[in-house]
Amino acid sequence: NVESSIPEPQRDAWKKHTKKGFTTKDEFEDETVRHIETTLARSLFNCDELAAYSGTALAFRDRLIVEWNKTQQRQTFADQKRVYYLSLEFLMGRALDNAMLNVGLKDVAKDGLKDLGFRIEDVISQEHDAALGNGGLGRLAACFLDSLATMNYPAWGYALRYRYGIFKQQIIDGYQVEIPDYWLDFNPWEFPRHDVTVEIQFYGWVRKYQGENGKTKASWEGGEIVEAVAYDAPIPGYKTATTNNLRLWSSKAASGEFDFQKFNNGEYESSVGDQQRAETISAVLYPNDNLDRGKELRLKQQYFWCAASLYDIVRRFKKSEKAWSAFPDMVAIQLNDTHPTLAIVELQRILIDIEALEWDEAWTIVTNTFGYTNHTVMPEALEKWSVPLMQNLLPRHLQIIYDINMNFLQMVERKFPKDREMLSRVSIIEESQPKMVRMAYLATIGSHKVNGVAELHSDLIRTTVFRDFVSIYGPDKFTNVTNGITPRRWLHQANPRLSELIASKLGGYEFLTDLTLLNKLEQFADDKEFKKEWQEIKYANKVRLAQHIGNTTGISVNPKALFDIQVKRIHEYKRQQLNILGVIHRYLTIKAMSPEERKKLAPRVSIFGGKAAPGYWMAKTVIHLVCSVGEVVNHDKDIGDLLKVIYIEDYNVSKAEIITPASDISEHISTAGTEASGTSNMKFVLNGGLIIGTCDGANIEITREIGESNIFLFGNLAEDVEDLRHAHTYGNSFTLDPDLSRVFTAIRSGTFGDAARFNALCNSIVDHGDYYLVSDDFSSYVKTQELVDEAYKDQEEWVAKCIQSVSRMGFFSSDRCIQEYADMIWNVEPLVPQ
Ligand code: F58
Repeated sequence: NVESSIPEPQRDAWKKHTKKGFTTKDEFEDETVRHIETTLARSLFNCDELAAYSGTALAFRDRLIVEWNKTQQRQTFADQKRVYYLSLEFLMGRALDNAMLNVGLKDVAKDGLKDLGFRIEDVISQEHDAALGNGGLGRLAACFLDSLATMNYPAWGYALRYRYGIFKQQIIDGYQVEIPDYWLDFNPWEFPRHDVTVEIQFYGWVRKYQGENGKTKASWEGGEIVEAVAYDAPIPGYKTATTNNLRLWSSKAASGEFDFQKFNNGEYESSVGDQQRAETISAVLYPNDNLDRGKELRLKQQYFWCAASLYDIVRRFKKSEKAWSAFPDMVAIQLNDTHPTLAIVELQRILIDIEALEWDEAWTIVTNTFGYTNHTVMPEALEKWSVPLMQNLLPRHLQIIYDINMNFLQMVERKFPKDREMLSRVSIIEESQPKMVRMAYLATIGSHKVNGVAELHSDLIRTTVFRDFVSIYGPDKFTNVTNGITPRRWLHQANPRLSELIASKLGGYEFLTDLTLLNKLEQFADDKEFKKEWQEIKYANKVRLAQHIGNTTGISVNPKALFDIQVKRIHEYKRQQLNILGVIHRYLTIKAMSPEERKKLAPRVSIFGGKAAPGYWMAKTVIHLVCSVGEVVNHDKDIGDLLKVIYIEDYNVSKAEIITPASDISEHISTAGTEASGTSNMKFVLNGGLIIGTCDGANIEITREIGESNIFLFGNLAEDVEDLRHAHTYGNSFTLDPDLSRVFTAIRSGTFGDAARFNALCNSIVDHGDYYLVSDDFSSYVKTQELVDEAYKDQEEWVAKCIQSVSRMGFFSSDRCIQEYADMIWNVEPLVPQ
């Protein structure tokens, strides 16, 4: 018992002075004013909203950290298995609002801030988003942390503390411009742990030597050392004391490395240069989504983070003094995509080179520890690292990878004798020029479970990328965990009035921790009074978004119009081009109508948002086309309110919290078989919007849950994609749908400005094989949009559909995902605070 090792008087003194954290309005004001006056050295006379935010955040941080400390102690003493979620991205967004709601003190803070002269919304909106992620993968990791803490699982997240998160997007003259996102100026949510450091080695060579009992051993020597410093951020669960940890590693020159000799000799620049080179590792988040570029610095980031995290995990395990064979009983490590795959190799290296275990014993421990989640089937996104690059940077790891591969191929050979083709297909090493390490294969071989993120996606990986591995390992190793979202942020926080309305009918907020309780709402789908309140809330949310659009773009949109929203990363496979081509079609159609006909139309606002990877030229062209169309349509007197086209700049988590609750219809229209799951589809439906979508990713399961009559599905199916592509490439020249043809004619005649700027975009569809099948799905898309128009006219029916859909969304809580991971993959139990 650790407690009894401390003398009683000390313990008593300590206990007496341990702060419990504020609970009343008075105590909150006390703490906030104290922080503003002393921590920030401000006063009543120069406290602006930013200072009020800072003071409030510090007050809440103090509260969280008390619980954080207790949680860590509890988890240490409990001596049970922990989950470690390794993700290069955590797209957390803002923390203050979430902290207030999760500890249940938002009303207290609201009243307190009012006393002090501030509106809580203004204070909350001062916070800079923590934008350490690109898109869905990073946001999923953030939702998982919320669920893990809420469900009391002992869990840590590990990532990098990027100095620059995802860039800020500005739209200048209709083009995307990237601005660095320096987010660390003032970040009250992180705790630097200057005492928690790990030395990380790169480059160097491998020395072989004779170990005890004559065995050849290997040791990685030389090279350079960079230091990893831990920064911790508390992750509060909702209505529970459990406060987990997100540990972010920051790189700096190892203390011995700053070359004072050089410095003394006046070589300031090169001595500082080493310092900067070390710090570069955690400097910036790579801004590509669904593309692998194979840059050395990216591999350095991956190893730096994996090695630091594993050192930490192993250090924690070793304190327990258990046998190594117990490691997988105490540790579950989940790999969020292949980015942390080197952790598999690193653990094997630690066990055989440093802890002197036998290869097989070590490998059993490793494979029982890891699980791997795949997020894509698209070949250009599957990670591969060049063998020469890895040889140079991580020479010992490359050897271990070769050994893993050799053992694996021997096993395959025993199972499938004489199938040489199979061996070359499944080898971790691709025999190309240069040779490449296939990370998805390494991750699969080194894990005990591999999962996809929606049913269709999991089926696809079983039959495509991992087909051979299914016959090698059997089907049980491959499973599905359909993604989910946290209802705390994506309903309660983003849409407080809807949450409140639901709670009033369900008799409380239990649905926020058991989302299946929403099914009790179904009985109100025909309740007149309830529907009216529901509509009022939707309208208010649309007014809020219209205000944001007005303030940021100067364009006024009518909140009574149908809001049609597509916000996500810009990518050809997500098909924002299909959407904008449809908008142009609508515009041309309206232009050709008589004033009488126009009167019958339902006005629409087409809203786009999302970032394009800086090097992704086609995606940037799509943004430019949307903006150019907006420029014409929004100023066309014939059109008025009938159609507006808006580009919302710098889409991020905090903007999503304003946008999502304001949608009538949202678009999830990827080429079938390309979007692994999608998660914004879930957010929009949960917020009482309907969706138009393809039979792709989680759309399919959403349809199964909410019913076919509540979703607008269109387009070709995944099973037909291959044939259609083949027909584009090898078939006879195809005739374009006349409506689509008219759209291209308008673009090419300069209706939306200099046509040359859109040539490549048009050609990719018309002449270059139309890989994403825009032309194949266009007419079905347009027809389905007409059905949307029709359906929207019957508001009674529309609202009933929305209510029914929300009531059936219980399945898509990230709590359900975490439960499935915990039961099927991690085998961990919650630790409920007493
Ligand atoms: C996304 N992947 C999938 N990757 O595209 C989406 O369908 C899914 O819902 C989501 O994961 C969660 O499972 C994704 O966001 C990335 O952004 C990677 C960033 C790092 C480079 C490779 C792509």
